Amino acid sequence: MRLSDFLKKQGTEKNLAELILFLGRQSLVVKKGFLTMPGKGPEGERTRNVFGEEQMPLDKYADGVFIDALRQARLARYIATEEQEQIIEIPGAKNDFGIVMDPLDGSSLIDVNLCIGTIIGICPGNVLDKGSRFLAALYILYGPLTTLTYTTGKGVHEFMVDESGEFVLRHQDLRIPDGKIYAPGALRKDWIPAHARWIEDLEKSGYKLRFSGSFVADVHQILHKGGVFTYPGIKGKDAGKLRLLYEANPMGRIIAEAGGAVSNGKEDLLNIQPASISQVTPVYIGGKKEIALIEKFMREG
Ligand code: AFP
Repeated sequence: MRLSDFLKKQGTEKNLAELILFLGRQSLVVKKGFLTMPGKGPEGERTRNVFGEEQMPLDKYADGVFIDALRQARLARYIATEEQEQIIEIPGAKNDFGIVMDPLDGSSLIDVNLCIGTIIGICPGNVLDKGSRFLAALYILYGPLTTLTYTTGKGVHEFMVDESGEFVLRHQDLRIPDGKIYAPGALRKDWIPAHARWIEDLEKSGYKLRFSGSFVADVHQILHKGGVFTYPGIKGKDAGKLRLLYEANPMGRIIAEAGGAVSNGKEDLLNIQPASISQVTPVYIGGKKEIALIEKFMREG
């Protein structure tokens, strides 16, 4: 079944369905850039985003593709992306939607041709909103297949691009299974004691390490195979690294909808009111039991 038919069958609100389909189509334009864009920009032309990270030519290209298309189509009022310093307001927008987006997550893997993706959350209006209030969350994974996984609060569903360039249903009503994968970001020497004890516990229970450097790809694997991803707060950087708006909340919303959970180690991330668009957070995302365990260890100190 095609994504457009599926959205209709699910009774998705018309403007929201149109926006999801539109974003899916733009991801195919982004994908075309993979053929021509270099991994790194030429020396002297390299730039950094607000988080101090080097922007790859494809980061900027993907950001431009989504923003330019949204400006033209006027399907949302606000856009905030990992590559922009300010919220963009679209004059004459047809809807009040606010979009939060990491246009290309895992971009340090572009030059070695590993899996990367686009992460998107759709808010009812203002982009400074809690993840629990998102109308929809989706990600596109550029892997051997190009897939689009989304939720509008009626289950989590995965589509893939077929030979004709259409998104067609691949998995309906995904539920995160029990599984023993753990994907731990940051350096072991910087872990705080509660986090270190939690990792030790997972390792003793036979969890197998898999960490690629692409949050979207690692969480996608956990959605299918179970387990947990973390990029924790660390010594000297207790706020963590991952972006609340652009990475943690949209992926968290999808995992929670699939029966999992997302936390900063102390509380559900989806209930946190963001203070700024560039807020970062410690992230624990995956199965409910792994998240409950880190929250227990954090409470014990
Ligand atoms: P970007 O490629 O969008 O900057 O994101 C990379 C990332 O935020 C996330 O996708 C990875 O899990 C994490 O950083 C990897 O960080 P390290 O390089 O510190 O392992």
